[in-house]
Amino acid sequence: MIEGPEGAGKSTLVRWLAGQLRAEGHHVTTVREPGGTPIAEAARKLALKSRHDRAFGAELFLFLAARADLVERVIRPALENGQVVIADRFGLSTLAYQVAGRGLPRADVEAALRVATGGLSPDLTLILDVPVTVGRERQRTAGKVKDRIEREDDTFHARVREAYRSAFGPGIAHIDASQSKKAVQDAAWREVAAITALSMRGA
Ligand code: Z5A
Repeated sequence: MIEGPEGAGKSTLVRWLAGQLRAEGHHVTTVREPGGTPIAEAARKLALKSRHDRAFGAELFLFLAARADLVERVIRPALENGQVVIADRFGLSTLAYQVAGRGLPRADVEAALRVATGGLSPDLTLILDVPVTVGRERQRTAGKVKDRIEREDDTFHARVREAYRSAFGPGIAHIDASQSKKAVQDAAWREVAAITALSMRGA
């Protein structure tokens, strides 16, 4: 999984990693959260584009509804087919945005997350770290229209960044994404190569 704050370079890295792995003969499925199935795309629209105000709990369950459908209809079948799955965001996004950002209770969100994923967890999570201002400037330069969450203020995004920076555990690696794309790709490839030696399924 590729994680990190807005504008960190996740989508760019997912495309590059998929190309590299395919060139090595792997079958690769890429997904972007929230989205990837009709239900998940509908939930994405509601979560990110709808003008209607919503409770933070409602926002949480829109992201989780999207994830549950994506896991069952796309990710699990791909893994069962022996494919490598690379996701642009997954469960850590929910902990960073809905727990650290919105202030929802962590234990409750973790329990709901387990329902959404059926307990599926990534072999490798690469967290791309950039200062909030750098990520925002990259999005601005790329001409991205801000979604509901991107319109939150800098203190919200600082909490999100800190949540990512303090995430540790098996299979989690941090990459300084304020470096050049090439340096980020090299760092990511070192992590992927290390895990490939064990098992590429579910990365
Ligand atoms: N969200 C949530 O709250 N809870 C959840 O559970 C989930 C999501 C799953 C999804 O937004 C929103 O949903 C997100 C969190 C929330 N909102 N926020 N914030 P999204 O999918 O539309 O977008 P994003 O992931 O936030 O942002 P992004 O702009 O797509 O960022 P990115 O994928 O990390 O960056 P990028 O598109 O690869 O690169 C952005 C630009 O920077 C582009 O022009 C690149 O060429 C450039 N770039 C990339 N790498 C570099 C380097 N290394 N140097 C210089 N320039 C670079």
